[in-house]
Amino acid sequence: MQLVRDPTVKMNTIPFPLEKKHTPSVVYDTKSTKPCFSSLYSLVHSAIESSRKTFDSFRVATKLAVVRAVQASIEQKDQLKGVDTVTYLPRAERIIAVGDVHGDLRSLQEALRISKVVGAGSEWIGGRTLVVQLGDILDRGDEEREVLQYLEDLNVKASKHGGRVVTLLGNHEIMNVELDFRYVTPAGFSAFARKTNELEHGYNEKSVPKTYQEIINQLPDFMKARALALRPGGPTTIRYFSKSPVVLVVGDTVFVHAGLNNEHVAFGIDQINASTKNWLLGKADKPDILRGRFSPVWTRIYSYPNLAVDSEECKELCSALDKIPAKRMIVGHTPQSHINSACKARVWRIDTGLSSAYGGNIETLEITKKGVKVLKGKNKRASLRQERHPS
Ligand SMILES: [Mn+2]
Repeated sequence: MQLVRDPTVKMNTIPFPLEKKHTPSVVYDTKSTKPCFSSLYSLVHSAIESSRKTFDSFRVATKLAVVRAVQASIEQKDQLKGVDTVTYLPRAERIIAVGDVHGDLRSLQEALRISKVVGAGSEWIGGRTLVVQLGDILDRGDEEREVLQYLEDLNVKASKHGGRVVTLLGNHEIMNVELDFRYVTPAGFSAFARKTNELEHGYNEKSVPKTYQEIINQLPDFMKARALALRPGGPTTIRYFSKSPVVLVVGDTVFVHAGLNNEHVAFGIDQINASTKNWLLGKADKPDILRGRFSPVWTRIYSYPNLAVDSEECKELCSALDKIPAKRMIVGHTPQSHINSACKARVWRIDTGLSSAYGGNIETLEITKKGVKVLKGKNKRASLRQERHPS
């Protein structure tokens, strides 16, 4: 049933038969000649009257609660209107999870080749495989735009075979939409030259809202084109990021760039994705849930080395997973020398710093009904560089 809410009707003004007057069917006559009977009648009558009142108020309260619940669900639907971000997918035959890419197309392609989802000519050979890239495509490397376009094209190829490519949002995507360009390479700025923006995205400077125009005008010239493309509601943000979730649940596995705690789960996975999308589209402020070092795109609590099974972190993880409910969480964000698990394999840390910015090993994670398997490339890369910047 389609519920249509009349915006002029406020919750408190919905008419209820609250004051409906009750007329007793028998009028008690105080001058009755049968005082004993009369007083008994009075007692019974008042008892009936009082229970009727109790019933009436119960009925009204129930009605009110139902109406309020319907109202809340309509309001929530209003908020979520137009949100096509994927949050839940049914269990997939085969999932390949790929960690942080940081503008390195070749390493990404190698990761996909060792996972047998793309062939030598970048053709899709993955059949019905679902590829989940865990975010942080932007920053540190020069080929950000190439990676974004490659993954978009790959998804089109995959969909012809029943496969799919989903990219998540990492803290570096969030930072760039906030116009925090601390980790952008010089080529990363020139790749967004005004002409490229116009050619690739039909972007029109006149359509930029005044508030952003003012902020962008204050930036150095070499940053402006990137800022116009990546601001909330900017063409690159809309095209590549606005459909990306922060959290993706596939069957019994949760994918998130950094990690989900109980507070995030209580806030609601749908709500995290929806509020983030509204911000990316330029329709709302950045949601508070994305702020701070324990946010789903920033936390490192599940990525500490040697996490003990009875540690507070593992307890938090298991409790959050049980509430979703899900069996395991897959996270990137904090570089590891090899993909590894903790908390009795309920969290898998898959960011091996595979980009040239880190020079880590190229590894991916395969999830099938048989279980979880680490896939490794033939060439072992140089040992992971010391991390000096946020991942
Ligand atoms: Mn990160």
